[in-house]
Amino acid sequence: MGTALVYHEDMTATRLLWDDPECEIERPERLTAALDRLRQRGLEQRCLRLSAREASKEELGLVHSPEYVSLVRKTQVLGEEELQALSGQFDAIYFHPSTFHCARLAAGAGLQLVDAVLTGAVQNGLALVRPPGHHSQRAAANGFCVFNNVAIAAAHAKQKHGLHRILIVDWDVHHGQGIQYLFEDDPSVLYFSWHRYEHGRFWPFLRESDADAVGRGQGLGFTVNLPWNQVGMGNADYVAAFLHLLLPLAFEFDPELVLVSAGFDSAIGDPEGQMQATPECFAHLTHLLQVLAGGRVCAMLEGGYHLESLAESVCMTVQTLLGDPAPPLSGLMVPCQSALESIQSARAAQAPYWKSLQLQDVTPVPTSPSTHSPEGRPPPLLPGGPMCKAAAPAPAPSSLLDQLCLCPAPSVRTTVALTAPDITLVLPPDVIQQEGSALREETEAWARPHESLAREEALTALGKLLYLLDGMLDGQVNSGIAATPASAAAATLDVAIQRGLSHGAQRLLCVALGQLDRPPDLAHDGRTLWLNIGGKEAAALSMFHVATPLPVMTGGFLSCILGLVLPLAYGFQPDLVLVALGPGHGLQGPHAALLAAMLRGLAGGRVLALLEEDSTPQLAGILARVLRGEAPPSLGPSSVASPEDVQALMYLRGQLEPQWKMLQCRPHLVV
Ligand code: X5A
Ligand code: ZN
Repeated sequence: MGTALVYHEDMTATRLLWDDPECEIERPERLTAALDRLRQRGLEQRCLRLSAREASKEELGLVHSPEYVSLVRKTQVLGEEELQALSGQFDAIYFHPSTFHCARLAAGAGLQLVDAVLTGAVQNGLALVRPPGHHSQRAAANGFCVFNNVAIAAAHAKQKHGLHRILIVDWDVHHGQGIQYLFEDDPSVLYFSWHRYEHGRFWPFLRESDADAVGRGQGLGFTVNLPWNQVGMGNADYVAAFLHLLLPLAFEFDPELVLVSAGFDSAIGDPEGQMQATPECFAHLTHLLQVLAGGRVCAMLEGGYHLESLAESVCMTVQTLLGDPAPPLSGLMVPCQSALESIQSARAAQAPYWKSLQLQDVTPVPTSPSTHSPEGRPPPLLPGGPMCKAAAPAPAPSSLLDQLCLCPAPSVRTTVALTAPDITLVLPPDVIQQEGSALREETEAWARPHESLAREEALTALGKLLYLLDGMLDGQVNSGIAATPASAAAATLDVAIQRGLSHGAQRLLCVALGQLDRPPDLAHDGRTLWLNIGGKEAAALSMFHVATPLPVMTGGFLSCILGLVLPLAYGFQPDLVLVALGPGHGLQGPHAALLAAMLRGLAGGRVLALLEEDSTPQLAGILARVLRGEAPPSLGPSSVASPEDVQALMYLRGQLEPQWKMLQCRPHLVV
């Protein structure tokens, strides 16, 4: 449906006119560096370009006092000395004669973006703006921010579009205290911010940036602060914060619109943030937000002061908004102890207000100190923990993963190898319906060990599946859907796994729904992570062989995905994902779509879905659309997880946390 990019060159005009080491980092090149890189990558050209307009006095008045707006208006005619004197009345602020114009364009850009998304002209978008907005308050400029662009956009979405639930995700490295103050008693705006805090020793040094500031009055629980008490937070810490804190609340909140205070000073290299997250991480954060609100995501630039890191991170964000698969994350996926402490304290502070956090044990787990390296980072994950039957060597770095990092996404995003005659009716035009099939002799050879694949129809389906899988492994196709005959579902899946492993996949994640057992002769070498959802009981037979019952309620399904499937998947870092809807999977279209959409964040989007032959064309259609990058439909208000679902999850977490650190949402107590 398209991605908007809202910009106006005039926003490069405002700049610092005197010496001020604190403010000099907020400079015009921030915008030009980001835009130039978007052009170089061909991303700008794929967006709907919108020229920013100025916000009106009334629109600014949605969050600012008339006196403050006229004060800023008057800066247009001040001389340099007067500008400097006025700037000194605020914290970390400079005014320039063009500030009023730029700041009105920045706020107007956000309004245009929200209008474009909420009228259905586009699915999502980014406003590239300066000055930034999230520190600005009703009657005060602060932290380089003059008008609160995101807050104005939220107020406008409520007032002009009648929205009732807006999620604001502030991934800038500073606390957007301005947004917090403006909505702290408003339950229609859920504000999430993570920020460098260092126990209050980092700017803006506010007590109310801590995790126990949760909103007031009607808005209790609608302010979510995640203070980072150490620098150096990286990809694993950010993804863990999303999976274990933001997303459970966001699904429960069920927003109609997601606004992102998209500051990139939380990325590696930034002098303000001192964090470690790589630009690819922002592709993942964006991707994880796109499963909310039917994909209506409006991102607006806030901070970001390392030009290279900023430009790359902006590209990652736009590329993901455009629907391209996220590049795999680099580095060990192990959140640090300090991050877990922060996540845990935010979960504890929010638990009274959110059902999705209740029922779950929120106290720290005691363990022996030996699991910790001196600096608090756990040792690297190695296959072969106490539950692993055969000790296994660590898998070699994947050549497929390397390829995925270097190559652009294949031109064919999604291919469907299904024979149902009415399938074409439900497929978007750019999803290819595959005609080809693997060679007959080859197909027969792969089928030979399996009795259930002897029948003609089973062989035909297998031939098409093998052909599709080769296309994916060769990089011609990104994702696909293939059929499994009901009687041969397990055998077909087994062949797909073997074929994937022997044709270049180093780490294969298999998510099997319904009654599908792990193929008996699958090697325990750590190259396959088998996860069955639909087992009789929760069981971790090894760290690579996990089964859990199919959750019965939407709430249980969500906590299974966020609390189990995705942490395992992000920890495993597969280069191929198979998701099989087997006999008795019982998934509704929207649930299956959500699972497939979220798994697309792994393996560079290289996901092969296996459906039973007699699945409805509607199910195939919805899966084809999410695999090509469309947003899954929103699930609506979620029911709570059943006590059985919560117990299964808690049990598996307890078993698997020592090996799969991404499952942790609380620090270990060193006893
Ligand atoms: C938008 C933003 C930071 C202000 C830092 C002042 N502001 N030391 O990143
Ligand atoms: Zn910032």
